Amino acid sequence: MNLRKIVEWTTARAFGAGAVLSLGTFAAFAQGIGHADPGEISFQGAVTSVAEDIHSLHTLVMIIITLITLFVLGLLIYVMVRFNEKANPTPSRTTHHTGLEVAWTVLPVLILVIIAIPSFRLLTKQLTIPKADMTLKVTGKQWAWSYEYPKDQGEFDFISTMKTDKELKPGDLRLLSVDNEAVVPINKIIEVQVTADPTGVIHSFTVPSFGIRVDAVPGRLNETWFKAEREGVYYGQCSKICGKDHAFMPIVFRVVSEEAYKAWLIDAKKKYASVAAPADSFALNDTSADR
Ligand SMILES: [Cu+2]
Repeated sequence: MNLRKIVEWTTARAFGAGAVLSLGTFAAFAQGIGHADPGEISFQGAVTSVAEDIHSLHTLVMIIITLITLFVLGLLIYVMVRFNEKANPTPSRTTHHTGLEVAWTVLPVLILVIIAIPSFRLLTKQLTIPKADMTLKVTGKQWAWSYEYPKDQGEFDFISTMKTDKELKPGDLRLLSVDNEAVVPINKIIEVQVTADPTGVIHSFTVPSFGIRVDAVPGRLNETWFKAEREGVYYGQCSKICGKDHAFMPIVFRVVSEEAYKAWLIDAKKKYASVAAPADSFALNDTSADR
């Protein structure tokens, strides 16, 4: 445990996890980007504006919860001191106070409205897919993910499988690293179409640093999007308990510069050319003539 973690850990207990979780989304407690490290709390660092907005909303709600908790605690302490048997031997028989009752109904409504406004704004941002620079199709399988790059990117697909402990190389992450990573260019809007094998089960495609999470449902095409603003490797995991190897189907995105992406495309086209398309998955474009 390094100093930062010790400070983080102690502060978490001193001020209540809620307050620190909210502060934790800011730079002072910046978390590992792309994956979790042992001992960390709070979210993985954000590399998309959607993920940043998720963190901000979380911070707002945490601050509100903390204030309400402190307010109620204050009231309790006040009642215990001011109205205990010794301090207040003859209690008042008051049972109703119209002003107070209106206040404790209206105030919570206002608080919920304050939460609802940024919440709906964020939902709209997540669900409204901007004009995409490229589209990627992801299929949840038992138990791996397949990625299909469309015609304008060279038209190829591959299956991305978790590395076993024996296959891990230095720098790899156990239970997270895969044999074939999905590579995308930085600062481009990537539309992700997500589905699952028609004969398979429901998965959930999740990458915390991108702030995306969408169900992969057999026979249904869901959509999400991200625009990664920082190069790096970002990990995710299937987030819907889907069966036997649910815990062993990680998601890996490598975000690279435009030039590096172009170079990767040239290699990838060759590398994956011989790999047959996933037989039970429908293609992004009509590719029957080319195969
Ligand atoms: Cu799954």
